[in-house]
Amino acid sequence: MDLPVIDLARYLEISARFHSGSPSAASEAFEDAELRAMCAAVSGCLRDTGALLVKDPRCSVEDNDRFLDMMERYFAQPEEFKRLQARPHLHYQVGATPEGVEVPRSLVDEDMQAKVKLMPREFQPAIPGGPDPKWRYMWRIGSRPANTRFQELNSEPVIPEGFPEWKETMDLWGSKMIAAIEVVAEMAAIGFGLDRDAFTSLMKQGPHLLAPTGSDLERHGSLGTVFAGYHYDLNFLTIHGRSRFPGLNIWLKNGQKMEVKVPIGCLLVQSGKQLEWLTGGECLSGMHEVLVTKRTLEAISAARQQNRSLWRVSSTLFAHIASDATLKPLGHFAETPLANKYPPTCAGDYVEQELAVINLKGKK
Ligand SMILES: O=C(O)CCC(=O)C(=O)O
Ligand SMILES: [Fe+2]
Repeated sequence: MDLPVIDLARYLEISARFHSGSPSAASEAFEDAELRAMCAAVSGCLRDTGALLVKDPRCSVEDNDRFLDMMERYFAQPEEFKRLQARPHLHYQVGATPEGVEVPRSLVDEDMQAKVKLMPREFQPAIPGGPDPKWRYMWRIGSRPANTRFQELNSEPVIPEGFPEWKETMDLWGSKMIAAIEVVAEMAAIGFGLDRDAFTSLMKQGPHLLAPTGSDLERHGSLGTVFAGYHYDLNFLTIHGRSRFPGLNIWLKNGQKMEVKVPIGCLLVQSGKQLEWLTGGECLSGMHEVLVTKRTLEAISAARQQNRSLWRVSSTLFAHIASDATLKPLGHFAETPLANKYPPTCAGDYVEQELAVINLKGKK
């Protein structure tokens, strides 16, 4: 089974009509049957698979390549250089996270381990033996609130020396990915029977992070090596552009494991824990892992032959709900039997708890 690809172009066209058209055209725009069906496909796919492939005409392969080229060059720098960009006291929420720091949730969460044991063997994730051997870089995208209880999640950016193109490249790719996520969030809200801006209004000034991972396939390139152990993402929605090396497995709501193939020019969206909260568990956060698979090995030998970088860079962006906003089941999701599993919680407090579990923040 392959994931369907949703082309966002049609939705963009209709919402442009909404913003510039006459009042009557505007009110009709979002009643369009084709648009409603597309939105239902978005929410249905997120609910059933925890993932979604989209195409956004604004996110070009060239922009993505420029970003990947720069990040490959960065991750190939010596470790001492990259450590200059690490900010452990800021919970690594800006700058570099060295390999061996981030702990996959499945390593420390006993409930998750118990659930994994109950899975049929062929669907069980690889069991990580320790922290992830991947580097990461965190770059904030978009503005932050002037007044917030969560200053440390909203701190100053870090720019490595010798990369004059850094800010522009990161901001361009990051803002395009956020724009794509906002469309997905609107479509999902319509599909779930909520107000169109139910999610996007909560995303305003959220601590969104462009957060590419970097894994050294020269050192960690053997079959089965786990870069990112089995986990869910703690944010609202995650979007990934292209990686030049495959290796992502996702788990569908029915428990099946699936290797994801992202066609060139497409973006992969995954549902995070904050979306699960806002839908009262209707849309569970998508479990996933990244490891060296047979297809990764094929990509490694092709890269070797063509003398290309052996750093596996992901084009990952974590879109968040604003830190000071409240996570709670929205609209009709507040009436469902599972809603009381998702009590009203401040998004920033929730993020801090999760970061402590995965070793990015000292425990309180
Ligand atoms: O490296 C990747 O492709 C994605 C890793 C991941 O799942 C994450 O960063 O949360
Ligand atoms: Fe993830």
